[in-house]
Amino acid sequence: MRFTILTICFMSLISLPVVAGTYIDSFGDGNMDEWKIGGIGGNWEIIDGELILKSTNSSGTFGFTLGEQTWKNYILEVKMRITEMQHFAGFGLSAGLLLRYNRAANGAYNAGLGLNPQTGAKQAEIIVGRNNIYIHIEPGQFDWTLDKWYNLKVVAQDSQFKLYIDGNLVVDFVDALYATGEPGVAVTSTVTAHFDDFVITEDDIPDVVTSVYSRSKAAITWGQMKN
Ligand SMILES: [Ca+2]
Repeated sequence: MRFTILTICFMSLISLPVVAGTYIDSFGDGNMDEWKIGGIGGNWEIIDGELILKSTNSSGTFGFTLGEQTWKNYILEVKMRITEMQHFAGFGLSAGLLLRYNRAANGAYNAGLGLNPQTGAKQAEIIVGRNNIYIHIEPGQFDWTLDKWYNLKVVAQDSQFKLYIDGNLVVDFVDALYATGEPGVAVTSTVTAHFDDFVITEDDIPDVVTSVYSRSKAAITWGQMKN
């Protein structure tokens, strides 16, 4: 009988339309076991449930990603405060969310807060990067403050990317360089930032993701969120 029930459950699962899944990490467990570390030159630690990322390379991006290279459309949210960011003329400085990280191209979109490469003025931005060099920076007007928490949210839908800070749209950007890739969090070029309450809502997760995540406790989260 048990077999029959499981079979029915499985059949009903695969006949369902795609269900949006949500994954939440508030860094309360003190580890990054569900994540993949990436980039060059950096340190991380979790203190009091906050993930702290510190880039130690003046021309590098450092951070974590999760999920799959095939992920395309998703919504990311995180709380973030920058504790260190120093202007270097010509460098694209950023702290925030990572979108569509493409391993083969070694590139991604960085959506968050940074400094204008030329003037050093504070801004919101989406950076198109590859091999630790920025190709394009789409700026948005936002005068952020060191040590202050902000809520960052980015919506990636096909080739459109919308960045919201504390609920206000600050960058609306269209670009087709990276069609798919992993989401994450990252800092660049000697920047230090604290992160908390990372949330991803993903609307094109195939059923296989459930089995991928079954290796970790994240599977429990996925399963609970979907039910
Ligand atoms: Ca936390």
